[in-house]
Parts: sequence; structure tokens; C-alpha cells
Amino acid sequence: MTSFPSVVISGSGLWTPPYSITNEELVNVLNENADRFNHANADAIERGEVAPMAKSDAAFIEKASGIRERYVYEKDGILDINRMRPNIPARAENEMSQQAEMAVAAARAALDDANRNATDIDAVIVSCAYTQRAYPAIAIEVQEALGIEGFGFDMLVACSAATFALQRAYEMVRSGTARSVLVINPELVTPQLNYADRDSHFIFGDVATAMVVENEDQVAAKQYFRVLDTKAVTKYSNNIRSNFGHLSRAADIDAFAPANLFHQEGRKVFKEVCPMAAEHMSSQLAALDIDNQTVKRWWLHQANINMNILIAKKLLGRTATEEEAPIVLDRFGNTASAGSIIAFTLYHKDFANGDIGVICSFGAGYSIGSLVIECVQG
Ligand code: CO8
Repeated sequence: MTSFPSVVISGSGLWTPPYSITNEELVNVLNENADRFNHANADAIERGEVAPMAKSDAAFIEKASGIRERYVYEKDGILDINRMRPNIPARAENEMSQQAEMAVAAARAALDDANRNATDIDAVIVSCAYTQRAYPAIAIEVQEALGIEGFGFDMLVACSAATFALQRAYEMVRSGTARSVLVINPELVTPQLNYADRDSHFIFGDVATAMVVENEDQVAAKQYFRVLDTKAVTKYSNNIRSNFGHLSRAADIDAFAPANLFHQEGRKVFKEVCPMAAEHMSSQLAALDIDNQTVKRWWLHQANINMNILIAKKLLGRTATEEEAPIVLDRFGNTASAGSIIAFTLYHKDFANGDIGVICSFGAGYSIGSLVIECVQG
């Protein structure tokens, strides 16, 4: 009978951009833009021909989302009322791309944490909400920069890009097509935000995370996490959408049109995704015969603090503590697929042998991905 190797997460890494933006800063530029628009269109607004632009509010943002500030890859341009998007000049074809640079920084931190060299890695998956070009893959650029042999590829699953890529890595190690895999999530999402739209201008921040997934036989880290199970599900929904893509040019679609930027029906997302995510994790744990009450930590996707409070309540039948379900979105905002990986990276060192935790993402698609992991303390 074939025996499959045990698969572990042996290291994780985080790269944080040098700039951050507060709610107040974002609100100021949105409100100034709204005043300008409303003033310029006063007569048409008065006649009811044009809808006035609504203003934003920092206190609303913090209460509705839990976000106070977010890191951004480039601050220049976002707060300029004549631009309202980051100013990130194109790089020459012989220079490293921005996303590969972020990915390499996070990957180096994960390799250090796993006590591994790049030469130990067999495959690289770059998985995030957007890649800055279609080809050559960012993963192959990272592979080249780090001197990794084997293969690399990019994949996109919006907010579940990290957990879905971890599942791919798990399957690769388990089947023997690779012994060590680097999973990297360079989330450079702020260029796709509509900074004039009060419903979404505050939501996202940039960051990069990485994890090393490998065969337990060869682990070099003192503390690592055995993957007990992975689970992924998708269900089509238009409630979170961006239409920008490679056909935009052929369809004469303006890259600045709101439909081509991130947009969502936030209320519907909240109502539909919370029960799906809670049920997803509960049924996964039940199938493993693990009682939710014995889970030490829930490293949940970081989209909205109220979503996390509600999901944790559904899982535990009571309000979870900060230790049980840590929140990072107050400082980071929603970082697409990286949120749950940031939470894991910052909050796992206190785990002892046998402690169990769950990493779970939920978002656009809809897509939900989760891993149940058990600490091994060597
Ligand atoms: N300031 C002041 N008032 C506001 C603002 C604002 N900025 N925004 C809305 N309001 C008003 C509304 O107009 C409304 O007023 P009224 O009651 O008069 O109609 C009132 O405040 C309440 O509005 P909502 O009901 O919309 O407010 P909520 O309490 O629902 O909070 C949230 C809005 C925070 C957006 C919330 O609905 C939410 O977080 N929902 C879930 C969102 C979510 O998880 N989305 C996942 C997206 S992430 C993802 O999948 C990755 C995609 C890929 C990355 C893309 C990167 C660009």
C-alpha cells in the first residue's frame, strides 16, 4: 500500500511596506473630491439630473470595519486630489518587478523561519488577488532571483489565494512532485481601489506573506505545524467584482471606470459569507473529530472585524478572545489573501506540542479555504 508523507508548514514570513495611511487621511481626500464634484455639478444636482457624491467618515470606517490604518506600497499619489491612485512607475524589462521584489522579501523571511536555504526548495507558487502581468509568471521571476531549481507558477483566487495555494503545495508534497514548496502572496492591491468611492476606499492595504510547506521527514525548524486537513470551496457570486482584464483594450473599456476597479455589495457579502465560513470550518473539524472548543487559535481572514466576531461566535457559541481569534486589520486593513497568514505569522510562537489551530480565508468568488494544523515542538 502507498504511504503518503506527512506535510508541514515549517516557516512563515511577512514583508510590510514602509508607508501607511490613516482613515482620516483617506477621508480628507475623498471629501475634498466630493466637494469639488458637488460644487462643479451644483445645478445638475439641484435639478435632480446628477446624484451628489457622498462623503466618508473616519469614525464610520472604524466602527463598520475595525480598520484604523493600512500599509501601502506607495503613498505618493493616493492623497493627491488630482490623482487619487498610487504613483508606481513602470519598471524596465531588465529590472525586477515590484511584486517579485515584495515576494522575495517575504520568501526570505519564511526561509529563515524554516531554517532553510532557497536551494532546498523545489517549487514556487505566487498566489494573490492580482498579478501585475500575465507572463512570464512572477513566481518564475522569484525562482530566478532566489536561485531555486524546479518550477514555479502564479495563481489567482482573490481573498482565498493563500489558502488555495497552500492546498496545492500540500498536495504536491503529499504526492511527491515536490519536497519543499514556497507559497508567496505579494498583495499589491491599492492600485485597484476607487479612492473616490466611500463604500470601498478604506478597505485595502498592501503586504506580502510567504510560507514554506514541506515533507515532515526533512524539517529543520524547531517549531512547525503538521497539516491535518485542507478544505476548499467556491460558489459563484457577483457581489465582489472587478471587470478589468486583458479584454478591456479590445472592449475599449476605460481602466478608470468604477466597474473596472474593486466594487462590492458589502452588506450582502457580510450576510452570505459569515454562515458559509462558519459552517465550512465546523464541518471540517467535525469530520476530523475535533471539537471546536479545543481549537487554540482561529487565524481568520481579515476583511472586517464584525465578520470575524460573528464567525467566531458561530464557531464557539460565545465571543472569542483576542488570543483565540487575533485581529490584525486595525493596522493592516484588508490585505486580500494575506490576512490570515499575517495573523498566523504574528501569533503562533506560543503554541505547544499538540495545540491545534485553523487558518481560514473567505472572500471574492465566493471562495473559502481552510487548513487545520497541529503544532509540533521539536
Ligand atoms: N462613511 C460614512 N458613511 C458610509 C460610508 C463611509 N465611508 N460607507 C457607507 N456609509 C453609509 C452607507 O451609505 C449607509 O447609509 P444608509 O444607512 O443611510 O444607507 C450606512 O453607512 C451603512 O452602510 P453599510 O450597510 O454598507 O455598512 P456596513 O455596516 O455593512 O459596513 C462594510 C460596510 C464595512 C463594507 C461591510 O459591509 C463589510 O465589510 N462587508 C464585507 C466585505 C467583505 O468582506 N468583502 C470582501 C472583499 S475582499 C476580497 O474578497 C478580496 C478581493 C480582491 C482584492 C481586491 C483589492 C482591491
